[in-house]
Amino acid sequence: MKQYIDYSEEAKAALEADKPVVALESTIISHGMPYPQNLETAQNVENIIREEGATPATMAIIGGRIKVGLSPEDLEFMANTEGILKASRRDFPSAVAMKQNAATTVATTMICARLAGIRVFATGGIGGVHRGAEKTFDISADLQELAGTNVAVISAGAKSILDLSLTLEYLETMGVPIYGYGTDEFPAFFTRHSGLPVTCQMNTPEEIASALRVKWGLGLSGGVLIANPVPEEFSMDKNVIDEAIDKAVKEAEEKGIIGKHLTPYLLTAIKRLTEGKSLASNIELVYNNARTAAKIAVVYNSLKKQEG
Ligand code: PSU
Ligand code: MN
Repeated sequence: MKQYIDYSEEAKAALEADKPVVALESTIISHGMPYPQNLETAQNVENIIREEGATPATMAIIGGRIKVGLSPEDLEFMANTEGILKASRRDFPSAVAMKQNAATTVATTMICARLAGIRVFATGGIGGVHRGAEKTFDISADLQELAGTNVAVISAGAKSILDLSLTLEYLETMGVPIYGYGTDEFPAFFTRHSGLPVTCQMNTPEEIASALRVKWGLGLSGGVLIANPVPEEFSMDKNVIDEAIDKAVKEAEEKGIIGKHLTPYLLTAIKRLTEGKSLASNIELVYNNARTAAKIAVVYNSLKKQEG
């Protein structure tokens, strides 16, 4: 497996010294935000993780090489190149074999993290069960990856482009714990509230890190979803965002957009319909997730060393 992977110098040094590392995805860079905000956000996210005493490892596939950690040039490439694929689990082997350039989703970033021995991953929002999935069967591979791969994903919940209730049912069936960071409610990405409960509220990085140690220590394989609500001052007006999401979903339906193109289409439409307001909120919640993820990674790392 080592033959397929390239490490950034920074990630390699941290992993060899057994220091805390936080994985980051690249679909959010290549397909989730416009240039140049995507590049600036990706750079800031990495710096926030460094400030908190952890090392960032942004994942991608470039020329068929699995990248664990990106150089500044790689980051620029992922942010500002046309035609970069979006690779979820099913796309991963062909992207490597066919020497493609591909951004990693939550599912494939979890796979990269597992290959590199990284346990903590920060993102914006996860994929899930789409509205109308009872007809379309559109359920993100992110959920199945959470079911099986030992990585903790810190997100601001999920956007209500999804059916949040069905998404949580799926995760419950698959045995994926959802820890609300300072909340007992699953956050809805742009807003702090969905009315739906998390598995357990946890208020400190120590509580979360110790639950991760227990889960994996007991051999309960699979991921954990850490739901970190957008900070109050950056959350959006519920009516404004709900209206934009409803319109975006309707547009996508009318245009017949399906499959892997649906999520990126909806994200772009929401940005347009909120005149960029959603982007500002999106960027801030990603920073907030990076900070929390780095704190959890630091505590997890020290618990691991104490427990041996
Ligand atoms: N949801 C967001 N922002 C994102 C994504 C989802 O709010 O950037 C991206 C993530 O990379 C996620 C992927 O893993 O979309 C899910 O795509 P799909 O629904 O096709 O599995
Ligand atoms: Mn899908």
